[in-house]
Amino acid sequence: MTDPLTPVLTKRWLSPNSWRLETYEALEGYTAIRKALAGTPEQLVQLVKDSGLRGRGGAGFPAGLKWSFMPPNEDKPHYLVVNADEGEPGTCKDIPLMMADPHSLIEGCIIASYAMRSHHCFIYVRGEALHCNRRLNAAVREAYRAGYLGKNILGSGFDLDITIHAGAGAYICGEETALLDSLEGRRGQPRLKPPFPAAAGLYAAPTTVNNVETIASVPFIVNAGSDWFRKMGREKSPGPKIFSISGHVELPGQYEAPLGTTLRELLDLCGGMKDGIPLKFWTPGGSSTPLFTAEHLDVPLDFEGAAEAGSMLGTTAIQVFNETVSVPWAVMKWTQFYKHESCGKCTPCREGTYWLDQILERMVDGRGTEEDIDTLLDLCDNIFGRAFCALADGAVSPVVSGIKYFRDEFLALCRSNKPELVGA
Ligand code: L3W
Repeated sequence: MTDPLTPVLTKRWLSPNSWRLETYEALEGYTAIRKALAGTPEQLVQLVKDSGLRGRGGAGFPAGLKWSFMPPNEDKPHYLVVNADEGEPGTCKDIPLMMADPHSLIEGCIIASYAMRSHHCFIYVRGEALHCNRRLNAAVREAYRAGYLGKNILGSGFDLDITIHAGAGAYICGEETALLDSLEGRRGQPRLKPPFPAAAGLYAAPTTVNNVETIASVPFIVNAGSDWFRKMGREKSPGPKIFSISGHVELPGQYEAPLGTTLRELLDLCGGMKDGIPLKFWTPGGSSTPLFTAEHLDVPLDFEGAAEAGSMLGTTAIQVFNETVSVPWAVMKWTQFYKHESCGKCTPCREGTYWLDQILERMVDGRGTEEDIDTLLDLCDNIFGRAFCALADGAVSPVVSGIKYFRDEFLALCRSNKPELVGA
């Protein structure tokens, strides 16, 4: 449940003109960079390590450890790249954060860049989010005018430029190496890892790619300390988190709560199930994470809790579906998304998502057979872990978990020979 320490990341969101520099400064904004620039980069990396902050983009990789992979010398330029290409279905936390409080991200970028000896930071924003792009550009201009960006920031001797770059609407560019290819002006397709970006990233130089929410958490940690951050959440997953809650709830939106909060508690915050119709299934972290059901209402939503219950925390995009929704239909819609967004670089993903979609469309159209269910699982088995990046693993998650929990519904659909009319 929300803790007296939260809200943190969202605490300025309801202030009038929360996105303006003057509001940010009046509410403790740009106080953390003064502290950060007075210390050493090594101290900052240690602070972030001590806080236990984990990546908020889906994988939960420890942020301080990732920063520590950047080489200590500056033989080549170092880059910080912020992944603001929020595109995971149901995920709606980074764009609201950048709209409501863009300066918290910019201040985080300055601190993180200083810690990693980077003098150029790129924020790669989802292309469709034009409004967000404009707001970030305006905030960056305000920060330059106030001396928080550019040469010799606040007399510290540290220089930093920030470039906002708009993507062109491809989900794959949320994958960090595809994002780097796209930023370099190429078609966005994932690169083989290793080398990880810290060794060879943007322009083959040392690069750290972090999610928006991860970087925006940093000024709060610098100001209040790692022990304060660890008072929220759970031992291995500390801190606050923005949960995007959509679907059949009374008040969909962004809800900040400590990691480890359960869906039952989050439902209390968002007014419960819409019209009181019972919950059937939900995603804990976007459609790339295996589905949960009403049995999972008390699973602690942190990296370990979600994994122990058979899913992933992912982006904490909670999509809630009530009893009126057909699981095969929802799974087909997600599969169509992955098929459309597959970059085509590797065969398991390019061909596999196409096959999955063909079978699911046939089923939903009332032309499926019982054998199709096992064919779907066999296909998923041949896709999972065999593709170039995580997109394909994500694509099979709703199919496998949908059949695991709702096999009878798939069977009934195949036996009835009637089309599923949801959304028709
Ligand atoms: C150096 C090593 N660095 C790992 C770094 C790596 C990356 C981070 C996490 O996928 C998940 C995916 C989606 N030396 C390293 C190392 N790193 N080992 O750590 O890496 P990884 O490979 O675990 O994950 P990933 O490829 O970043 C992210 C899931 O998130 N997801 C999707 C989210 C979509 C968005 C969006 O729309 N923008 O965030 C949702 O669940 O399926 O499993 O930086 O370099 N030895």
